Amino acid sequence: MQEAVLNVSFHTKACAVVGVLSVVHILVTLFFYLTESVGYRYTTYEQVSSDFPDLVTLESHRAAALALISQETKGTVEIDGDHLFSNASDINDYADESEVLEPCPETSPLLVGPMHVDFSQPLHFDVVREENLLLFMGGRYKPSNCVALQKVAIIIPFRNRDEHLKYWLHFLHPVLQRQQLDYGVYIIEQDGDVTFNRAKLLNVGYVEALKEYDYDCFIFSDVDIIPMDDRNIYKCSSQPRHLSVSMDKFGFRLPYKHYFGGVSAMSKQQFQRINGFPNKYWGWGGEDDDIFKRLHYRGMDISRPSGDIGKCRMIRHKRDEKNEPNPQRFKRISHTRLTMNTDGVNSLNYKVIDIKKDQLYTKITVDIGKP
Ligand code: UD2
Ligand code: MN
Repeated sequence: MQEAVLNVSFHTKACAVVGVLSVVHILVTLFFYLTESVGYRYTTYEQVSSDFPDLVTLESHRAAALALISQETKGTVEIDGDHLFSNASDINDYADESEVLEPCPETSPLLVGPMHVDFSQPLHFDVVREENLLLFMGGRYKPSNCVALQKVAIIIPFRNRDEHLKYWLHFLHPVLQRQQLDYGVYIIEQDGDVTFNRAKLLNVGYVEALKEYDYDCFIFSDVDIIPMDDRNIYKCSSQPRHLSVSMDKFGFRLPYKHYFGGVSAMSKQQFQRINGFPNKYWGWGGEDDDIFKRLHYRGMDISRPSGDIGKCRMIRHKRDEKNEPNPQRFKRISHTRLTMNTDGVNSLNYKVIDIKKDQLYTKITVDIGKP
C-alpha cells in the first residue's frame, strides 16, 4: 500500500514535469517561428506592422535596426542573439523553403504602371535604408509568397556617384520588388583614379555576382537612369533586351536604331555567346556600340519595350573627370568582329580590393588596371 502511494505521487510529478517541458518547447518554437518570419518575409516596416499589429518585439527590432544602419555593417548583424539582417548565404538557405511555393505569375499583380520620378527632394542613404529595412543583407530580395521566375543580378558600374546611387536605390528597390524578382544589387566600383572603364566593370560584375548566387539574368544599368513605369520589367527574354529605350535626355525616343546604352538585360547564355563585353574601352563612349555589334555578329536581335513603357529619366550631370571621350572608340568599333573573340570575359583580369555588404547593395571595389 505504501509503495502504491509512492508510485502514484512519482507518476503525477513526472507527468507534470513532462507537461511543463512540452509547453516551454512549444513556446520557444513559436517565438522563433514568428521572429524568423517577420525578419525574412517583409520588406517594409509598415507591411509587417499591419500584418502583426501586436508583435511586441518588432518595435525594438526597428529601433535597433535604425541605430545600426548609420554604421557601416558587414556580414550578419545580430541583435540580442537574433538575426535582423541576414547575409547572402542566409538568403540562399532560405531558398529551400521555396519548394512548397508556387511559381510567381508571368505578370506581377503588384505593378502600378506609370510612376512619378523626380530628383528635386534631397535624399540621404539612411532614409533609403529606412525605407528598405527588411531587405536581405547585400541588397538581396526574393518574393515571400511565390518563386520568382528569374534570378536577376543588377550590375552598376560606379565611381564617385553617391548622389545618383541614392536615387537609384530609392526608386528601384520598390520597383524590383513589385516585379516579383529574386534579385541582388551589385555596385562595381573602380578603384583609384585612372580613366573610367564602364564595360570592363560590367564584366567584373557578371563574374563576381555569379560567385555568390546562381543568377540566370543580368541587368547592366547606369547608376543615373530611373524607369518611369514599373511595367518595364528588369528581366531577361529570349533575345537580349534594351530597357532604356525612351529617355528624357533624348526627347523620349531612341537616339539611333542600334543604340544600346543605359540599361540592358542579358541571360547568362546570351552574355557568354558574345564573350561578354570589351575590356579595352577606356573613357567615355563606344563600348555600348561594340556590345550591340557583338550581339548582331552572333545572330541575336534586340528586344525592347514600347516607347511608352520604356520611358525613363537620366539624372542630369556633367561629364566626370577621368571619363573623357575615348578618341580610340571609332577605330575599336570598326574591329569588333575580330576583337570580340579574344577581348571579353575570357581575357578579363582584375583584383578585388574590397567587398562591402550594405543593407541596400553589395559594393565590390576593384582594381581593373589602366589603359
Ligand atoms: C551614355 C550611356 C552609357 C554609356 C556611356 C558611354 C546613356 C543614357 N547612357 O552615358 O550607357 O554607354 O554613354 O560610356 O546614353 N560612371 C561612374 N563614375 C564615373 C563615370 C561613369 O559611376 O566617373 C558610371 C555611371 O554608372 C554612369 C555610367 O558610368 O551612369 C555612364 O557614364 P555617364 O553617365 O557619364 O555617361 P552618359 O550619361 O553619357
Ligand atoms: Mn549618365
